[in-house]
Amino acid sequence: MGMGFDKDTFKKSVIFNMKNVFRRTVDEATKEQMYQAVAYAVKDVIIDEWIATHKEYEKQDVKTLYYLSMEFLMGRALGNNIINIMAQPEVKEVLDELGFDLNTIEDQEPDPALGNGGLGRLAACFLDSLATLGYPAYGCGIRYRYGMFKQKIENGYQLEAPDDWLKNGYPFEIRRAEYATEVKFGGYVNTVWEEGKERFVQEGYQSVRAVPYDMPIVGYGNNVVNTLRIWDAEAINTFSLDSFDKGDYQKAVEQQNLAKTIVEVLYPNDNHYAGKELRLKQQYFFISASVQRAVVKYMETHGDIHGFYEKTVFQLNDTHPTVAVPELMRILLDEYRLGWDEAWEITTKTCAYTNHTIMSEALEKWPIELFSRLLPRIYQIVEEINRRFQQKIMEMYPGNQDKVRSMAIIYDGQVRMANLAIVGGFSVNGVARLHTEILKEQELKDFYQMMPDKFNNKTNGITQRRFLLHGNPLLADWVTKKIGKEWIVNLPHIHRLAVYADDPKCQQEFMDIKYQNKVRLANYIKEHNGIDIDPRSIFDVQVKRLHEYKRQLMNILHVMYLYNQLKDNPNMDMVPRTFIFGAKAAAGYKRAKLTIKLVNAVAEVINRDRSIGDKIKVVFIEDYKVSNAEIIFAAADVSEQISTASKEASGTGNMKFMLNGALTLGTMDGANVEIIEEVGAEYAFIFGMTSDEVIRYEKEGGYDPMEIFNQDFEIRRVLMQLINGYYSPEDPELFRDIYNSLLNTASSDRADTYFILKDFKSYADARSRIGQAYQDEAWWAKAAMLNVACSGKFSSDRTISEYVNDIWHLSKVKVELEE
Ligand code: HBZ
Repeated sequence: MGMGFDKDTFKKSVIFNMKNVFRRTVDEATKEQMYQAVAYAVKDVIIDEWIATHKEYEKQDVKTLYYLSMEFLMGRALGNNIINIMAQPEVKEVLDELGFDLNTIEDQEPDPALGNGGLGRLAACFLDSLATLGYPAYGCGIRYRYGMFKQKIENGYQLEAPDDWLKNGYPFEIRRAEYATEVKFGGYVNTVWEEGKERFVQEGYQSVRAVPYDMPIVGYGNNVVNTLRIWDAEAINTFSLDSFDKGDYQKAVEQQNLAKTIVEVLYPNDNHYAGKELRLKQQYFFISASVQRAVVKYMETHGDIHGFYEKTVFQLNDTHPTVAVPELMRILLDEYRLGWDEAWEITTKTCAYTNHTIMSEALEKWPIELFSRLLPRIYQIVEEINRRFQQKIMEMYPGNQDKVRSMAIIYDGQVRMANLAIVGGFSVNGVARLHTEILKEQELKDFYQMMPDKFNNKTNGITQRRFLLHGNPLLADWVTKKIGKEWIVNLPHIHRLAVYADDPKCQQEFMDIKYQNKVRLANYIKEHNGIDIDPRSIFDVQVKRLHEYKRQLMNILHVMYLYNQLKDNPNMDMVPRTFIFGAKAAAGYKRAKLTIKLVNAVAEVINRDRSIGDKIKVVFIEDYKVSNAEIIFAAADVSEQISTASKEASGTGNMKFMLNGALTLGTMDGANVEIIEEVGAEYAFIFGMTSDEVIRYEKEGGYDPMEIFNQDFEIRRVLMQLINGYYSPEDPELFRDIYNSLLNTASSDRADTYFILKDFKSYADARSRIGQAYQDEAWWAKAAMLNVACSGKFSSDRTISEYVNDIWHLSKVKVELEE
């Protein structure tokens, strides 16, 4: 129990909040009201720690990290906060006494889903680890009115519904109007002379008021509470709407619209750049507000801006926050009147950049026209950064235009954000060893040669507090019973489980827990999808965003292939399998959406075929999100990590499965490589081309999927079923585009860009090895347990420690509570 927590006080607080917020007594309350009342009571406990933490930060004049990110995929806060203040048993008791069940109450909270997938969830795990390790940090982002859309499946198709997460108010946030600040867009730059020096002023602009909302980020059992600060936009009305002056009226309306639209919705694309003007507005909006605030805060306690970088570090989560570089320059040059060189030194010592993808379609490149129109002063500064950098390139590589072409920040009518992020900071990191190597040797080779010292790797991690302690209480309790609770804050400790891997009794206990978790998921699926699945079957799971490079298509094609084999030979000896999918497709990503339809069409046919004796079931879980992810990971036997090698920068789902005792079926891609290194290749199922092979084919060609099609009858049969109405009798042409993507060379790209047919046989072979292996129960239990035991490296606590040691150089802070 946390020092500040008292059960009776808490109970009173719940009752008080129920009365104060809803004018109700506890026995009149709905579950939703109870959730709110409990959340407010928990916030009451947190508040004192939050205040104490910030007092301590001020007292010690700490260096602070600002983790700048367009996305924070937090998931529900209530359960996690209760765990982190170490009050779970007491809160459970209080709720029991009041006639409510804690799980049911937790289920009332909407998932705050201010992120798409891996990148946003990584940011959330990092905040958890930073607080738990006691490092001073802010997450800075956007308070989207609507987060990631809610997915509905109708007739097998994905429908998107708005995620109105703020509908009933969000109990954990606090509006901090006192920190509101103005952000300016458009207009033009005027030069005025001041003390013999030029001063640049933006005029004729539109602006919005950025208002921060703070959410507490509670460290585990250490009284540390950091802050996630997300910015809302409000209208600034210097002009009144009833003005008689037409120009003023127009401007007032426009500013009102700008404020309303800017934070309206999260862009639902992952790993894809769309180039929308509103997106750049969102970027500059939250960055300008965050950077301004960081500078003001620094200056409140320091007389001189020159030491800014000693107390501040900005980590850019991908290129989306890269305008932080020119924005900090602008403030230093225009507001603090520093010279270019001093401003540049401070800026480049403050900023650091994390790369999350090598996929070219994800690279942010803004047309000069748009960029300079929206951010005229920022554009001037970027031009000057570019001019000086190109000069440097020419000094180092005289006459080498190739170097300019690859590294220039402004080129071919576009502003290249990755290049700006690399040049404007002191660190560039990839998110898994293989990914960083590919950056250094391929994508960013010229930068690496020019500035090798900037490059470093930080293999991703996940928080075991959410993904084991909260998500899988049965396994968490069992682990604690076996080896104590140290693993909660020191995951490598979990390796002590390894000694039990051969013990039949432990194997039994472990598999019993897995079974119960499979029952829990089966119940969830029954309730939400109306499908019956057998918890004794192998739960083979692929949950992640839908993207061609992740190859959900290869998975479902193989299900079709297996089903054909089973139809040919109904007595085939086969362990029953349940293939579970969960994935959101970006709303405009046609082929991804068609893949969802294909999965559902295949499910429809197979699930109602009595003749195969329930040996295969296919389930598409609607609305995959953090809260149901916790249930899914806990129940998985097989973790599908089947991206085309070189394409998945790291993956983090792979780690969550491992931590919960699923065996990886994967390519040698991203962090899979390191997972397999930790657990040993004999306890995973590896298949497919290596990244070197993929990259060689991409460069040199020589892969023709039609050859495979012609040679292999079974593959041909599966592909023909895409266009003969086997799974879509009402519209045999329905899946033609998918068929074409595998075989026909479209005008622009190769056929089968992601080497699905190339890797297919090897995938099928790995899957049949899984079937064999599962029949040896003792071996499987051992392998699953060893996966848990060897997951120590993949805690985000380790990742954060590496960032701190190599990049951020923060000091740990201890917070004592006054009683
Ligand atoms: O970041 C993911 C990578 O695909 C994954 O391999 C890695 O583990 C994870 C964390 O490092 N990338 C994303 O999730 N990217 C996005 O969500 C994204 C969102 C908007 C964009 C571009 C990318 O404009």
